[in-house]
Amino acid sequence: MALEIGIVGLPNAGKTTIFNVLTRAGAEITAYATVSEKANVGMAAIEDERLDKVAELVKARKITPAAVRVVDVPGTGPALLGNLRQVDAILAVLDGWSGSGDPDGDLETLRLELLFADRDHVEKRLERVTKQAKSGDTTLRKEVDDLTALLAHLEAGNTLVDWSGELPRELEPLTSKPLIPLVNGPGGIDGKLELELAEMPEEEAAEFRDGPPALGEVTQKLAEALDLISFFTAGEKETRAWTLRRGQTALEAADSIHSDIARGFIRAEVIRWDALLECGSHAEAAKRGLMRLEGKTYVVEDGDVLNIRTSA
Ligand SMILES: Nc1nc2c(ncn2[C@@H]2O[C@H](COP(=O)(O)OP(=O)(O)O)[C@@H](O)[C@H]2O)c(=O)[nH]1
Ligand SMILES: [Mg+2]
Repeated sequence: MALEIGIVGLPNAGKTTIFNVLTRAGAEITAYATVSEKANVGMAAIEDERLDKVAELVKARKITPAAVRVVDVPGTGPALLGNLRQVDAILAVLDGWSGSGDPDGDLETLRLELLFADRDHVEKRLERVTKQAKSGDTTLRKEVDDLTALLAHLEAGNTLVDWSGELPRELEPLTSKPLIPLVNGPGGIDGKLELELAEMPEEEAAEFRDGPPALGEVTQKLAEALDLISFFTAGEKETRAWTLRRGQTALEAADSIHSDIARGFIRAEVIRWDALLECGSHAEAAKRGLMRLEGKTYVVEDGDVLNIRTSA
C-alpha cells in the first residue's frame, strides 16, 4: 500500500495547482472556488537521483520511482475533511501568492478546521455508540464513557494529540497526523510557475528557478514528517525505488514489493547504493565482500539495494 498524503487549504490557496504539480494529473484549476464534491486523487513520484544512478549502472530498461498517493479535497468542513481520515500526512497549502493571504493565520485557521472536524467526528461516533450501548453491552458502555470524556477534553479546546486516554482504533483522528505547511508563492514554492515548468525537460526548467525543484522539497518534507527511508531493487528489466518507515525490516520490504516474495523469503542480498556504484557491478561487490546476506529481521537502511531470494 502506497503512503497517502491529503491536501488541505483555504479556497484558492492553490491546492489543485499543487496537486497537479505533484501528480501531473491535470485536474481542472479554476479562478474561483468551485462547488465540486469530488476529490482529486493521483500518484506523486518521489524524485531520487540515487535511483537514476543505480538504474544507469545496471542498464535498466525501466525506471520506477517510489510514489505516494495524493488526495486533494475541494474545501474544508467536517464532511470534506473526513475524506482524509485514512491519509498518513496532511499537506497544508497556504496562499502566499495573491497578496491577500496570511500564511501563518491561514495555517491556524486550518488547524482549527481539523480540530473542529475531529470534534464533529467524535460527537457523531458518541451518538451512534450511545444508541448501540442501550443493549447493555459492557464494551460499548465503556466506549460511551471514554468518548464522553474525550469530547469534554476537545470542547475545552484541547487536541486529540494531548489526550492521555486510549482512542478507539477506528477513530483515525486528523489532528494527530503530521501537518506539513507549504507556502504557495514567494518564500515557499511557486505553484503556478512549477506547473508550467512541469511541461519542460528538467534542464530547461532549472533555468527558470532560483533553487532546486519544488517537488523535491515537498517530498523531502513528507519523508521527514513520516520518517521514511528508500530502498532500491536493481534489475535490468526494472530498477525501482520503494519507501519504508525507518525501522522496518527486510521482510516488510519484501512484503511491500509483493506478498508472495515475503512468503517465500529466504535471504536478502544487501549492498549500499554508493558501494554498488563504486564497485561497478553486483559481482564485483560480492567479490570485495561488500554484499551482505541478511535475514527477515534485518532493519533496512536508507539507500540499501536489496535483492530478495525467495523459494518461489
Ligand atoms: N499567480 C499565481 N496564481 C496562482 C498560484 N496558485 C494558484 N493560483 C491561481 O489561483 C486560482 C485557484 O487555484 P487552485 O489551485 O484551483 O486553488 P484551490 O481552490 O486551493 O484548489 C487559479 O486561478 C490559479 O491559477 C500561484 O502560485 N501564483
Ligand atoms: Mg481546488
